[in-house]
Amino acid sequence: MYPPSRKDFISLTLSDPHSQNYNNGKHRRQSCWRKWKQLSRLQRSLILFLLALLLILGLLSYSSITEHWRGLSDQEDWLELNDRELKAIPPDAAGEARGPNIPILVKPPVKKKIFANKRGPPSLQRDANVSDTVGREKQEQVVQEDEGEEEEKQKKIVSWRGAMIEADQATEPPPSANEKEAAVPPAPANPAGTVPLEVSPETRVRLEAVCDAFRHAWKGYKDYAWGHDELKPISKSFGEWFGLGLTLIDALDTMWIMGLKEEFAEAKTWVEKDLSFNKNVDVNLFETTIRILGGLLSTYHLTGDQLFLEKAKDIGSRLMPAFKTPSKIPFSDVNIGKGTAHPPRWTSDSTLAEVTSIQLEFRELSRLTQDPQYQEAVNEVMTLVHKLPGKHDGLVPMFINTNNGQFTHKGVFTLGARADSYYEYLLKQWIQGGKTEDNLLEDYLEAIEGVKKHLVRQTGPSKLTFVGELSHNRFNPKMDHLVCFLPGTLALGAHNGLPGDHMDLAVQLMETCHQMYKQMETGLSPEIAHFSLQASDGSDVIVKPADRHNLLRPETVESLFYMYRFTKDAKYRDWGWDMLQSFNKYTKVSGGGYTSINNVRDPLSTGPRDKMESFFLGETLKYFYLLFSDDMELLSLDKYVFNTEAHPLPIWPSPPK
Ligand code: DMJ
Repeated sequence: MYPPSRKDFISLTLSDPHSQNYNNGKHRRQSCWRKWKQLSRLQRSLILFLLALLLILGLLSYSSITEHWRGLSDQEDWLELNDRELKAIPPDAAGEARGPNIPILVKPPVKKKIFANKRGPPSLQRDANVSDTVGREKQEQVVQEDEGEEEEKQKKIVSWRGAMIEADQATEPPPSANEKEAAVPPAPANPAGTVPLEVSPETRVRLEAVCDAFRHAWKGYKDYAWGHDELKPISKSFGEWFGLGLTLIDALDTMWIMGLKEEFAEAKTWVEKDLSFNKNVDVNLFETTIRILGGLLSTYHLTGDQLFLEKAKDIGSRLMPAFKTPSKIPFSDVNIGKGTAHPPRWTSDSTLAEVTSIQLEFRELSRLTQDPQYQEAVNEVMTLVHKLPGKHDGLVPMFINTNNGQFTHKGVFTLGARADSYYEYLLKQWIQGGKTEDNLLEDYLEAIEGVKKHLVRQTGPSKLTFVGELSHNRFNPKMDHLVCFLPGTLALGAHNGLPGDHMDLAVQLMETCHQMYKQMETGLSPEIAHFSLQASDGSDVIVKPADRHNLLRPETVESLFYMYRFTKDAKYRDWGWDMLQSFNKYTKVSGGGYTSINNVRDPLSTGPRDKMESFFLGETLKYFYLLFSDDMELLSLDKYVFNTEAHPLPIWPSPPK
């Protein structure tokens, strides 16, 4: 006799008392038994052997499943602990819907090695005067020595579309693993002197030049715009946006970093005596968050002065009404006196970059205040956007509706205005939270692949790599100066263990951003550049008349700073030095201040715009200073993450062991 077929086998082993006719089932069971009796001993043994085998396999897979469950519940324990003790709940989205390409969340790696516990302002931590790169190598060596193979296995592996990435702690751990200690930094000593004595003559000249530029800008602000939002240096007056001393607050940490003690002290007195947020005024949620909340938080961290934390709490809580929308996507505008919020008059949409680039600041505010409401509100936005349909290979539309939470104006994709810092904050939140929030990493990696696929092209004449825009499947070779944040962000990702080709792209884009300055007659970049795709001897960069202005923006010097920190290639400093000369030559206003200009192509008629943006002091000059500084521990990129307005915030301590 042949062994029973699979069909017979099923009919032998299955019966269903809940089937339509129970009697039929009973009958079938009796006939099954008869059939079983009719089988030879060999056949019966074979069947019993197969059943036993199935049982053993079942038990084995049960134990591995329960182990997996145990792993997950361990992780949940950790989350709860983290939540309880740190009130910073980075991986709240852990375990959310995971498709086949979604990274696997494992427990954070346990590091036995205890690193030097450096506290106080970075400028005082001279004992570790190593570069970010050297620091990383050193750390890896130590980790290798101290951690066995077992620990190696615990390194996080994340995958995105087949690319396996070891997201290990490539960076130095944050200053302390003790959450409470980290939440309340000790008051540091006085800021460093303006220029450290031990620097090379070239560095000294460059740092002094940046400090001179700052003092000149500050002089104009102090003389003609003190306590107001912005200086109008040509008319020697001021402009008001929110009426909150925007330039002064944006510049606080820059002064501290440069060691400009007197200027810092007088600004602090103004914050103490004159700054009030109890005003019937509409402010933009994003701008107020990145410039004022970010500026106050970073100044608190650098100085340890409670005044700045109190002010940060005040403005942070006054911004919260923005999140009271049907969709939880915040409104663009808040009246910080009345506690009401609304979208712009002409639409119920918010700008995507604006609602997704306030997270670093609100999350940090929650950590410092132990009040979760801030980070819950901004994390909710990220969770919604993460799940939202309408992305194009990770690229996001520029608007999102505050009523229904859906993307609007779909089909237009840019790394420039209205979308730029969405991408920046995906990476930076992941770094801030200790590289544990895999949804952020996944979205970032997918977006960069989308950028490479849809937006990166090369010019015809000189093969310059640039990032264009996509409008309803039509490629537009247009790049905002704003996009020049991208080389720095890509380099930061690569430094934190992301793919090496991100760094390759960063190097190429950095060259292009440099060319956007170099090829202009004033040595200053236009606000928007178009690129030639035609193979010809002509120019790579084309500037339309309406795009010829320069607003003293920081993005290129920001990226130069990252590129220099990670590569130590002196050319990045030299490029920055040329840029600073051009700013001094064409935008410096006698009597004090710097001005935006209308035309970077005409050195004889630049057309001063009579406006000094607050980010010139908050960002542009700060990044120049950090680019030229030899002190790699001055705001180490392994300890701080810069918000999109160049305000450094600490990378959170590692989760509890
Ligand atoms: C700044 O306010 C921020 O850098 C923002 O992300 C973009 N715009 C300006 C600087 O250009």
